[in-house]
Amino acid sequence: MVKQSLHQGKTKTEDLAIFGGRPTFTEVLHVGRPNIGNRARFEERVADILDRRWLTNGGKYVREFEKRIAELVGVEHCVAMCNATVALEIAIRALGMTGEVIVPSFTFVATAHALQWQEITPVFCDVDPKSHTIDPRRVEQMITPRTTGIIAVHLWGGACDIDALSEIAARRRLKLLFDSAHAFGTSYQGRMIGGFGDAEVFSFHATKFLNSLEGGAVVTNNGELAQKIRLMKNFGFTFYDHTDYVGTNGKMNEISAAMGLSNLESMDDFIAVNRSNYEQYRQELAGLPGVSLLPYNEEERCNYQYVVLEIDAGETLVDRDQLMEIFHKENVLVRRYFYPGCHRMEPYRSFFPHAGLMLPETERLTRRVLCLPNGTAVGPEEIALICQLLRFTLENKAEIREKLGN
Ligand code: T4K
Repeated sequence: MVKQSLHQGKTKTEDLAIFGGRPTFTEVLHVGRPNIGNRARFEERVADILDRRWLTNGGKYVREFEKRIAELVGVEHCVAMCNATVALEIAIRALGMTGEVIVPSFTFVATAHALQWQEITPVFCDVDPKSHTIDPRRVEQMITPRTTGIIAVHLWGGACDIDALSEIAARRRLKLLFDSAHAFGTSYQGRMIGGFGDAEVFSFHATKFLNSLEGGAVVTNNGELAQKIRLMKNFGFTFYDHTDYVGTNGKMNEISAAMGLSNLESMDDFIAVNRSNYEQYRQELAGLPGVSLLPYNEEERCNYQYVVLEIDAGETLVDRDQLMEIFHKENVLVRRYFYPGCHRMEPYRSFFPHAGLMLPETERLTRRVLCLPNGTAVGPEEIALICQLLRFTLENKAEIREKLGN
């Protein structure tokens, strides 16, 4: 938990740090502070790695991590990697995707870059306004003779409409890959995310629900595909001095796997903290006009990692970017993920200058979404202050807007 002095009780707008008041927090609160499990277990494993002098290249901890992930998710194969971006790149190549691949623009730019990096064109598709995930009805409209696949993203850990996407992929003979970077530990219709489509990719980056410092994995039930991916992430070596196809270096190292394993042992604790934080946000932000909290489907397993607000500036008067500025000055580094949308980032903006016309929901969400801190680094006291700050701002919205000069 963050240890810091807190300056509470803003009673007039001049008390806001943006107008010269003292910031609510003396130390910065981040979205994406890592969840850290049992340190003693991690340190024991690190000592063993150093003693055994086996640091990478298919070591025992990577193998154990892969086994544990596969069991937990209920898939036959897990190939651990150095990060999810490289895991996506390798999965895309191993699946034989070429030409054009349909992806949401409302995602972290790594999803699109993993395609463009190998000269495959990402074709941006709009998302469903409720779930923020790719809209299957729009997918069909984006298919051309060059389309070879779909990469759908389980954004914020909420599952895409997997049934509809699987049906389209099967009927149109397209590969279906899920970017499940946010969705480790979550389920869809009672089945764990990880076993759908041709393959799924998890991220174990420091900011993710479960981290291995940096890390990622491809999971699949397709043994042939898994074997190909396993070789590709190790330069394509089939024996000591023999390759059958091009490969790269996507290996996870032993220290990362040790961190991943130690965090897996604390996974239930992380979920409990995330859930309780999320519930507190839900209660304390309830009824704030113009502010809605993205719900989790609680009939499924959720990791509750992301606290995602949508700000309707028509009601709040102070818009999302102004709110972000106010929070930053109070030392709460809220994030406007995934602004401005991949289609507005280079090189895509130059390639497709009019892509936004096809992406009205994406354009809307990139102006509205604000992510708040969650995870084991924040606790009830901080959350109460964050919620008070938002409430205070909106209670004084007209005056604040005036002062901000809009
Ligand atoms: N697909 C999707 C849908 C993704 O969201 C991502 C990654 C990927 C694919 C690719 O996965 P990887 O290749 O990374 O495995 C962060 C993460 O770097 C990125 O992994 C993540 N998505 C994305 C959503 O968030 P930034 O640019 O926001 O990172 P940064 O450095 O601003 O960190 C966020 C906050 O976390 C900071 O305010 C500080 C805090 N932080 C960060 C680190 C690394 C810490 O407190 N400790 C730390 O060690 O991208």
